[in-house]
Amino acid sequence: MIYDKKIETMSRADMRALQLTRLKEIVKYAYENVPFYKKKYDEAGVKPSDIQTLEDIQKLPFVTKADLRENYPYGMLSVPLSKISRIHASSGTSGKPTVVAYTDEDMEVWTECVARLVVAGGGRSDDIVQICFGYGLFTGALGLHQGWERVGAAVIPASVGNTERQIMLMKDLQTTALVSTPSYALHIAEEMERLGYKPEDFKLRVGMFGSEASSEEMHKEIARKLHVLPTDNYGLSELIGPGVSGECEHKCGMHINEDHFYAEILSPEDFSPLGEGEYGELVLTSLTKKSMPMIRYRTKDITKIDYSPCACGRTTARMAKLKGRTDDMLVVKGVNVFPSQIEGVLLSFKEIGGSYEIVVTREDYKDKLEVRVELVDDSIVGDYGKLEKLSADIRHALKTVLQIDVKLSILEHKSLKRYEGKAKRVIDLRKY
Ligand code: DLL
Repeated sequence: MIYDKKIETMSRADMRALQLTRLKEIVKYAYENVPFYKKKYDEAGVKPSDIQTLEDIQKLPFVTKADLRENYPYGMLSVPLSKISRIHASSGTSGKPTVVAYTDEDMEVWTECVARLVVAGGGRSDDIVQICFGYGLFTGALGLHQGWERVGAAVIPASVGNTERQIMLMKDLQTTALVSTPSYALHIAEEMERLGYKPEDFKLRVGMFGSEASSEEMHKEIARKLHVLPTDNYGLSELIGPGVSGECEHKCGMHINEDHFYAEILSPEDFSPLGEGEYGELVLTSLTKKSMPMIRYRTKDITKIDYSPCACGRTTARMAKLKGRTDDMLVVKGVNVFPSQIEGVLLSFKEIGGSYEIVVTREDYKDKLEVRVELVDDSIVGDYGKLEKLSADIRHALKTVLQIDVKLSILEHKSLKRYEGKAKRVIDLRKY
């Protein structure tokens, strides 16, 4: 099923033409309505009329999270506050949050974008969907809620926390679709096991996950434990929230809602444009956002784009699962390490659960990488021989992928902290 056939199966030429028309409009609109853009473009010596092709976007300066912070809370708005119908915020790494706002029109676009991805991931009007994202300023819960509602599903705004209660609701209310972070989905699965349930005791069939990185192996684990078709979904508050891109049932990249978001992949070193299939930083432009246009927003997320048509019939470009962020990329002993690479290795071992921690320390000027993992259950805890062999195998697999030695700590089941929201996987204790 395709929610918006006209847009989602449009020819590449027509999509590019639509994007160019909208790009010209939004650049002019931002220049005329947001002093921030006028100042930035005047300083860079560019005018809206300089945008004649999609490639001309490269003439425009970037926007970063720091710009939003400096213009906190309403400095980036292009409309008076009376035209705003929703305000969200994403937690900043420090200090004030990043505030984002929506007009009625933006809310409509947001809802439609999420609805497309719901249908792409197998969601239907007869689904009963349990939204296990935190309701509040975070865009995840309400954003997905609106999209599922639009598709006609029955929405349970369960929010996060009290996992036993979540499981009770899931069973009693016959939930068919789960919406959460992938790590929380695995936590729910673990709790189900602990409580003595089997996947057959539930009616789950679809899992819409996102807001944090997850490997294909993690999705397989979720599929096996919960009996759902898991799809990955990407978005960020600055652009809209969830609804930027999401996987279809073929799971071969996240379809970008390209009529609303123009995606560029740039070299993290010199910001030159990279070709199709090359990994680099994703830079996004909101083509239609009326409240707070984001033109060339540096996401710091690393991915690549495939423009070939998908087996599902959609022609929209697909971005690969994120490889990480330019700022959570670890450099250990001079080697670039992405948490997603480590996760991929760990989850290929059936004895190891989905929770892990990556700890980086520095002793005598030497970096040390420790990976803490947990056993799926405690059946081999007393078996020294088996544990030794498992540890050697994992260390070898990590070394093959990362090219560096890793200290591995295998802990008993349930020793590591569980998260209801985004999981914190990396602890970098080095002092630079
Ligand atoms: O996390 C929006 C969202 C909610 C997307 C629910 C999907 C589902 P923020 O809180 O602003 O927005 O965080 C945005 O989270 O730049 C990525 O680094 C990361 N992120 C989001 N989705 C994914 C994903 C929401 N599927 C930041 N895989 C982004 C990996 C993701 N990282």
